Amino acid sequence: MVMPLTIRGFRVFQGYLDSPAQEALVAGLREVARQAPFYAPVTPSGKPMSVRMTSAGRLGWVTDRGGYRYQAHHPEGMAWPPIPETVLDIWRAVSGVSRDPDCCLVNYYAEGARMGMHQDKDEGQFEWPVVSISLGDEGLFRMGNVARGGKTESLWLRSGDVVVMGGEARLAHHGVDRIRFGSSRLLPKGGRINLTMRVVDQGKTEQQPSSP
Ligand SMILES: O=C(O)CCC(=O)C(=O)O
Ligand SMILES: [Mn+2]
Repeated sequence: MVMPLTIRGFRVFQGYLDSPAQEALVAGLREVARQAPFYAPVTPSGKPMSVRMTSAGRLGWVTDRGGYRYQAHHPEGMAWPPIPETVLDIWRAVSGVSRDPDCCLVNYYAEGARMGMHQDKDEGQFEWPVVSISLGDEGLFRMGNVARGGKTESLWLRSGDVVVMGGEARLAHHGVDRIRFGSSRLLPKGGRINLTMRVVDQGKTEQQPSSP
């Protein structure tokens, strides 16, 4: 097992997945996207995000005019497909916890896409780590603090890198400033995929209609 680099509590396993493992993940994600197509999310204020998104697992993370939340179905209505075993295997190997994640959010960064600094905080409990897997083009990952602002450190995440955000890094701000479009040949159309696995119990989930 690769020894992680620790930056501000973010544990970065560089080169965790070799090419065949990356290819296997992409094949699994193709099946996820076939069942739950990538869509263009908008923030609660109505601003389009530059990434395209889908999810796998019991719950998916979504954003629209109704807010940031987890819900059991894709915006087009279908249930989310299961998280591929190849993806769960990585969680089981690096998360250090004995339960599986509820959600695997899949972000696709085409040329020019980015993600602003934010915290992952819709999950309700923060004792579980978040595990992120990068595939395809390199992305400049910025790591900050639990409080907004202050000093940050950046690192280029490459295809096959895995990041564990736990402990002090669990609620730290982070984002992706830019990608180096065309830096990897893994994805036929280029771009970057990031998978983010999270445990969601009692998180900010869609209100179920109360029974009459
Ligand atoms: O793309 C990345 O590396 C990070 C994605 C992320 O932070 C998120 O989806 O919450
Ligand atoms: Mn995040």
